[in-house]
Amino acid sequence: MNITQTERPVTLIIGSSGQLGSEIAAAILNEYPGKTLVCCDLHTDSTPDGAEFETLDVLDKSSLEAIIKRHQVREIYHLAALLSVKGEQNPLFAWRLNMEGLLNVLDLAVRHKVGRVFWPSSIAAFGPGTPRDWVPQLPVMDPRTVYGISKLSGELWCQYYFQRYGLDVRSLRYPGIISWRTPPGGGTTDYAVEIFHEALRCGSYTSFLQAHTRLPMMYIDDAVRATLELMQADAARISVRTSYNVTAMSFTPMELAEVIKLHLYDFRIDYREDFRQVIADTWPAVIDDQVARTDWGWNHHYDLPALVSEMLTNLATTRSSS
Ligand code: AKB
Repeated sequence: MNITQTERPVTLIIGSSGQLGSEIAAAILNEYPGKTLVCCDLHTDSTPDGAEFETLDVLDKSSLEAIIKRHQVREIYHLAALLSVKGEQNPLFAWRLNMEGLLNVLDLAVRHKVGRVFWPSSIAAFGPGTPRDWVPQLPVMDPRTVYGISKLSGELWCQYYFQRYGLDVRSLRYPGIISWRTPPGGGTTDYAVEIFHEALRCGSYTSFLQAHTRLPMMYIDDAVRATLELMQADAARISVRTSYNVTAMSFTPMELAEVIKLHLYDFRIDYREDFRQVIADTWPAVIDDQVARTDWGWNHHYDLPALVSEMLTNLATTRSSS
């Protein structure tokens, strides 16, 4: 059967060159071959085979509108944002990109009847007033970074668009995401990716977080699967329209190093904290994601030993073939 483009559900990924966008694009093409995928970013090094690429700055609302109209987009993953560290380096621009970008997407999604929108929140939406351990779905939230403030505000905007306009917008509060294909883009949890690259490159790593700083984390495959499962879930099962707590594990730099040493016996870690420690100290250590597990069946597959083994194996293979 010859399916024309207009008969297919068209998915748009904004921020498709980033750590999450590139992996979600690949997963959508792999798992839903019938979907037409349009990838957007400021630039691209590689667009997956089978997807179209459009250059887009999400702050340029008329260009975004033209893309939505031209492709008859029915689903959007809006992943373009400045993360916690880059956000602190340029707070006003971070606020503008993170908030205006989201509002452009929400407004155009309503105007052009886009069926479903995904937008990521983060553990950065929590703050020092949030319980450090077993953070419930609806705790005190008093973020101290501009990134965190934009995430908390964005969550409320998503809920507002759902309640006021019926827009089916869905969201996850991602923990630190650990991936090997694409680097993360300027966050506080980036140490947990850098450590693997340095372990294989030179056998040692200097952590910018203290040895005992415990943060929630997730392997990229779980993060992508959580995102696609949330987007596939029956709308009746989505009870949270701000953003869902999701997690897979929590560890400290020292605990991560201990597991790496089981593979690389001579690996050494030392600690020289910098300004990123102050950010990490405002974030929780352990998240309770029971609501996501009950509502739409979230379940992580990777724990700390599995994560370390995947990261080292995949990065070692990539290094030896390059
Ligand atoms: C960051 O560290 O800024 C991000 C996040 C936890 O959202 N990885």
